Amino acid sequence: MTGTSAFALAKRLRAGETVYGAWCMTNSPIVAETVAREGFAAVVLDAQHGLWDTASLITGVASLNHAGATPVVRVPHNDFALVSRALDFGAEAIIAPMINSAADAHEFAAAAKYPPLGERSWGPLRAMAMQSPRAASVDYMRDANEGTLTFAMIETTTALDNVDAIAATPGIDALFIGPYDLATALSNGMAQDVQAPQVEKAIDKICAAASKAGKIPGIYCRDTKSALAMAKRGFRFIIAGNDLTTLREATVAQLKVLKGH
Ligand code: 3PY
Ligand code: MG
Repeated sequence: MTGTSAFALAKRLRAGETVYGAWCMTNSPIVAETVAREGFAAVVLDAQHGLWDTASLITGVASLNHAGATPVVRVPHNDFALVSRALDFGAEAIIAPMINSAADAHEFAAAAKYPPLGERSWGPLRAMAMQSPRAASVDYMRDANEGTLTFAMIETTTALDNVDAIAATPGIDALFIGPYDLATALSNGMAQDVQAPQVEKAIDKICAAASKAGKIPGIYCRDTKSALAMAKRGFRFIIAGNDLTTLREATVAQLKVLKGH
């Protein structure tokens, strides 16, 4: 397969489908492309805790597009300039960490959406080449506002208090839970138990807030078992682990066989 169908992730999620995505921390377009070619519909390139820089993101986004997977970028905390840039590179969804208030959500949406929804600056020549090379500018702006997705991460106690206002912010398409930061915050740094009762309760609250506002609920999970369980609880954009963990676990299993213990 070559070339992503334009705005495929948004179309599927807006139609009510559940989509599983892969997550790459390694700054390698080839690793991301390899994962995509196995059949993930969307692959997240993590530029917050992952190792992606501008140059590798540009190539990584193009590699994913070529492999037929929707490119998604997680930007660093408060880096709203990279929101617009990553969309210009051809990303079709942005995950923004630590969105704690309606004001944060508004700033995120402003960077991601063209008027009238936001204030994204014009210049997506690379993105248009991948998504709609012959579109008129005004048509592309409208299509991109609908076809690119903003995922506001809910992963602090402040965000939890403000979740309804964040979900209601125009230009925010989805909420995305970071369960590890959430578990850290809810235990005041004492634990990272993503299955602790208060974390489970917060997860359901965030899922319900997204659904009530007509937004897409998304979540990061450490493995496939947890991802399938979250789908049953109503989440619709779900990650099941990351490239570094997968590589490490596969290597540990190999060595266990080779060394016989
Ligand atoms: C978290 O669990 O805090 C995340 O940000 C997932 O990557
Ligand atoms: Mg986090």
